[in-house]
Amino acid sequence: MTNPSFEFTRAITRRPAASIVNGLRAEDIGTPDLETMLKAHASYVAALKSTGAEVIELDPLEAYPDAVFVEDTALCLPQGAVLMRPGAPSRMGEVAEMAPALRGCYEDLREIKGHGHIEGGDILVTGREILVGRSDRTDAAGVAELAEIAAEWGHSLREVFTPEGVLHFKTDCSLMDAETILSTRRLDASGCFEGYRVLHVADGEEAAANAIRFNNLVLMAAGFPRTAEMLDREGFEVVEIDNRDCAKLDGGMSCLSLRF
Ligand code: CIR
Repeated sequence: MTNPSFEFTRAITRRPAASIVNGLRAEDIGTPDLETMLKAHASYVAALKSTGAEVIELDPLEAYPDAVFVEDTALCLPQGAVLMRPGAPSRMGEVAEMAPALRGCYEDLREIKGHGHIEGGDILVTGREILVGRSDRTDAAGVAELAEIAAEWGHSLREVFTPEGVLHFKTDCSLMDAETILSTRRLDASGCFEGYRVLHVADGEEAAANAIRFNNLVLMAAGFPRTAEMLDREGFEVVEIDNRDCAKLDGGMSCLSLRF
């Protein structure tokens, strides 16, 4: 049996544009370098493709510095896709730029069109349920609108909370398999993963929590050896990707693709 929460045939990515230097960041820890980011992005795409998946690679968008972080523009489910309504005003226009690609892949394409906001980075689909973390980017109205669409498609949705000071819910967690979630201790402490098997990233390696299980692989940011070893011991096939440039913009493995 396949599990659509981590077994995928397709992904959508978008190459970073030169305007990436103007991407949003909570704290300035340096400017990302386009050349090294393009190299890291290419190895990310190659890892996705190595699992046999088709990757739709969209062109850079100079007008939207954060457009490489495609995950925030939509939620992809087996029944259909939902265009998000980003809480970051500068990212709102990215959604219309993503719509044509999704229209080519889905018969049922919905959109969050009320006054609420929601970004894909706050949504974890586990197979049992959809967890949505309220954050500075995702509010109650956005969650409620998504919950209605999810219910129509037979999914239960649970509203949870992203820890203070953390950009997105999935900045701090990722799905490893049908039962297992990789999480920081601070997020797990909120109790939101009760009933799941939770693996904690090593202390001091919190930035390793934004990983993705994609078919047989776990893609994680390079430079977190204790978490990588732990995942390897647990039987996961780990591929490490240079995330140094994306990290300057609070981005990680999940943000760089839509997977379905
Ligand atoms: C932003 O602040 O929106 C971007 N610089 C980073 C977005 C990361 N996306 C994600 O975690 N899904």
